[in-house]
Amino acid sequence: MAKLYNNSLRFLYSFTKIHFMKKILFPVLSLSTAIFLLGISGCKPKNAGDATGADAAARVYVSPGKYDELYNFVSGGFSGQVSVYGIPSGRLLRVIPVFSVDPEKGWGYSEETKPMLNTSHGEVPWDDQHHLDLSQTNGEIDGRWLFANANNTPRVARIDLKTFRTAEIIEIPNSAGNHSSPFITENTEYVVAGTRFSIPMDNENGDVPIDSYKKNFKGTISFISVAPTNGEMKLAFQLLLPGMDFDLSHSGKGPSSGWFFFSCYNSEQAHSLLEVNASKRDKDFILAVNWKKAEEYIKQGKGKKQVVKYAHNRLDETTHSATSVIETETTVIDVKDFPDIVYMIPCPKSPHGCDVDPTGEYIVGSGKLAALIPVFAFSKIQQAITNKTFDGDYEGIPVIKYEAALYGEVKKPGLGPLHTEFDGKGNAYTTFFISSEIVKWSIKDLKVLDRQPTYYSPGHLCIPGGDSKKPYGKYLIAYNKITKDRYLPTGPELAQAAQLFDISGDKMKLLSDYPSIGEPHYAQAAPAELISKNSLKIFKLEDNKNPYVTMGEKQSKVVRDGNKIHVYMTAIRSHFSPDNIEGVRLGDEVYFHLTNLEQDWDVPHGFAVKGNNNAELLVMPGETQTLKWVPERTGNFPIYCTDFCSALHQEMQGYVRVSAKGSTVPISFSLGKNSDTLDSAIKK
Ligand code: K7E
Ligand code: CUA
Repeated sequence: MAKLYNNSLRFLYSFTKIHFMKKILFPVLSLSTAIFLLGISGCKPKNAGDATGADAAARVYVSPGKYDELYNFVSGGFSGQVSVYGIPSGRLLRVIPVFSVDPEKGWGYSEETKPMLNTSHGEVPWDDQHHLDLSQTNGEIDGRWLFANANNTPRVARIDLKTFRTAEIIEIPNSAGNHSSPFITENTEYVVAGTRFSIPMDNENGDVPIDSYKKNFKGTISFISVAPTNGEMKLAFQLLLPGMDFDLSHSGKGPSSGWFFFSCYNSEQAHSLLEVNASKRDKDFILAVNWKKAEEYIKQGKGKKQVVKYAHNRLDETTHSATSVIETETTVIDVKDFPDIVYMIPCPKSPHGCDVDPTGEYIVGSGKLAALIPVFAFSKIQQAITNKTFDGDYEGIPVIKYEAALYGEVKKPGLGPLHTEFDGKGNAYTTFFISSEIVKWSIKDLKVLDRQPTYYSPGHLCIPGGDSKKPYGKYLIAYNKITKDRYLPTGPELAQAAQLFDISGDKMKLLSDYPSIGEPHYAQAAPAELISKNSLKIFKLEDNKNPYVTMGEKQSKVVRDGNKIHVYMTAIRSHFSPDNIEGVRLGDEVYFHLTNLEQDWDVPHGFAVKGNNNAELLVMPGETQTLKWVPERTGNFPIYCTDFCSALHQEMQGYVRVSAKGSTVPISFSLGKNSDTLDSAIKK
């Protein structure tokens, strides 16, 4: 115990984060509270992290050929992608390219997928992806779509779980730092997106002094509608709010259905050294939004149209091609004019996570610098609104009295609460960044029931279905920000660690930890069956509507159109048709439109041509993908398949001849025409 205590203290002090604690936390908290909290964080339970038992090993072992119990979709943070793990094994099943180019899948490199990364700022090949939300019906995960946010250049993506592909990306105008996003309503009516950074609105002159923040900088919350049939997104309306930072959110459910809750910080409206200047007030806010009411006002035509610019990108399922359209209009409601849409609830110390329990009655705010967790009751919030139990207003928005909205506080839970998930059995689990632990507490009586250390400094956590009405509640995964000594050293950077806990008993039990890709923030998980039953195995060739499809080898051809050369090419084990091409000249742009004729699960073909400085292709069965090549020298350039597809994969190759500008070599193409092989030479 003493050793453990010392270790954890030494560990705490060894972090740079301790500076944060010393500089920020101590002045903010009273010294005695801080010392007490340090005490708690040092006093971890016995056997902390002892997952070495055969029992733990057996629980995460998925024997060869067997499937995992759950899919775990994990945000990639600065990788811009989403990764998919099997639970309980922790095996990486897939990386889904979303907001960043991905050479493994040709995402953003093939002509068909390039438009997906288009924005009003042009092509953005790398973004920062923090939060995920699975679509829900009646508050339960329905296994259809996964929504993802791009933080930097504000966008929301919809991933189709039939194909595990990003099907749609919509940019968000009047926003910067799309952090409190993408959170969905109970029936996936809307995906919301709250701006982290307040900014001058897009239709105004943004060239204003930074210190005019209070006057010119505004925040917005966007409601993107989702078509129930095909998931198609549309920017329905935006709420205009006072300038501050909107951080995280979750929708209401059950009794609170029709409401949305957002944590906000920087109510001080600082624009420099926020570390200090946005931590001055004792309390920031949780913003309660009556979106049903806002929707009514929009239906009554009370929104104002604004001219803006944002990209809307769709990947068509039948052409396997993306289009990008620049949209030009948004509808805005200024909450100043409609004060019954939004209310502020004071929330202590720089709130971050904002989580709603499965019953929809309790809203948990997590103040990053708080020494307690406030739990608000939806029924009390409603009562306070009816009785106008307000404590003045914040820039015209009624501020509900803290005590009037409060159900109660979890006392002394730990240090630096960030995020909370629920097990559906009346318990909540909160991550504590500073004291590096997960704390289980009872919603009913707000008592701490268990605490387990994490290695180290967890951000988000995920309980499968943990933000729905029906959590799966058997596992909990913590996503840790700092890995330190957990893995073999790999230079200055270590992969961030995920840690799997069994939460089926009274006490949490650490089962395993495993590395992850990028920086995981929020994650979602669902029972395997819910997703796998819809999983597509091939694209049907007969349904391929790509304008450059080649339905069979007989149709393959090479066509010159000015300086553009279109190669209608097919791939099947183990050759391309055609595989000999001549007549390309310098100054030409060559488009290889490769159709994979296979109709078997898991038989992609790759395509590469020497010297191409764009990329390669990876083409799924029944699909057509296009690679653009602009040769910059004459010669003969090999092409080959990059995916080991058969025993004779290595034979899947050919040549393209490139001649000088003005050459008279005619376009020709062939397959299997061998004039002078050694074989014939031997026979001679
Ligand atoms: Cu806490 Cu961007 Cu959700 Cu990460 S945020 S931890
Ligand atoms: Cu086709 Cu290798």
